[in-house]
Amino acid sequence: MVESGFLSYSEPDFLPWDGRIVPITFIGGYLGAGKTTAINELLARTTRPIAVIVNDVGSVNVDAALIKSRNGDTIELTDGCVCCTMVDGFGAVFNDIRARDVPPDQVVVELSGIAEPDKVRPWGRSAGFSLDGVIVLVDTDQFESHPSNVASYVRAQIGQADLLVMTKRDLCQPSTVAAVTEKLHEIAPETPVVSFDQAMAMGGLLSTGARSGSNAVSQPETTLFDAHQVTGVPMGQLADQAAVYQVLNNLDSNVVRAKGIAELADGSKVLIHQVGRRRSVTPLPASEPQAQTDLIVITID
Ligand SMILES: Nc1nc2c(ncn2[C@@H]2O[C@H](COP(=O)(O)OP(=O)(O)O)[C@@H](O)[C@H]2O)c(=O)[nH]1
Ligand SMILES: [Mg+2]
Ligand SMILES: [Zn+2]
Repeated sequence: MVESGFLSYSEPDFLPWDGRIVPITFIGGYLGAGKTTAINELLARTTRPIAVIVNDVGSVNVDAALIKSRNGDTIELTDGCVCCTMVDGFGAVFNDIRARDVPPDQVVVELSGIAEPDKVRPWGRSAGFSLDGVIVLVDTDQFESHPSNVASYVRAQIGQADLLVMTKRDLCQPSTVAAVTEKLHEIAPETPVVSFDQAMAMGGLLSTGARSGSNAVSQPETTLFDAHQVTGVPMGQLADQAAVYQVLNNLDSNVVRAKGIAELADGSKVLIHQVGRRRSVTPLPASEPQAQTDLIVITID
């Protein structure tokens, strides 16, 4: 049974797939921690049919457009967070997967950057599924510069992980890596910490599954969602990369994350990522046609 807090969703009476159980892995971590990157790495290394559920608080699911699935499929849940504002939508996805004749080998859920892992943990006991684990990615590069309100959310996510993965070590001095590692051990003394120079290296880890610890479910009173505003900023057609940076320069200083796909005057497309103060604008290969999106901007009060 999935417990309270799940209002109109009800569990089916019978197990699907003659009792076969599908492991489900949740990938959490703050905005920009490297979740999509890590999931793509997993998908690139396997031909197993993996269903990926991508939850994005913005109205345009930039992440789902970026997930490159080969044999599985990608299910988008946009415009809300599955741990708080989109519980029913999440339940509907579980029902849809259960209705399939053939189950996927594994389900991987990219949580929204502001989701609280313990709030989605009960779904790991939904009929036909078992909880593989909750992996929380920690942005080593941004960890020490989060504003204090963001830092408290990040600490909550870290405290609720079965396994912690430090990403973006390649951007950091060894002293920073050491300091962040120590902090993680302080916040979550029992939780294993894995770190890779590149989040890309974690694909192998996901396929072996995290070891899920306790099944304790807590229902924190505040939700991470509350303090974050998501807006879509139309970008129109931009002259060149400099114009893209100009758009980013004009954003408010309380932006914690921005992402989107812009079209330039020459018809090429660029992928925009801003994580904290760090920005990247990278050309998208012409071989991967993707529509332009608004710039999804997430700010915190
Ligand atoms: N240098 C570096 N960049 C990374 C790493 N992991 C992710 N990124 C970059 O960080 C940005 C956000 O990554 P993304 O996977 O979209 O984060 P998400 O919001 O957690 O899904 C992108 O520009 C990625 O290319 C890493 O290990 N090293
Ligand atoms: Mg993502
Ligand atoms: Zn939520």
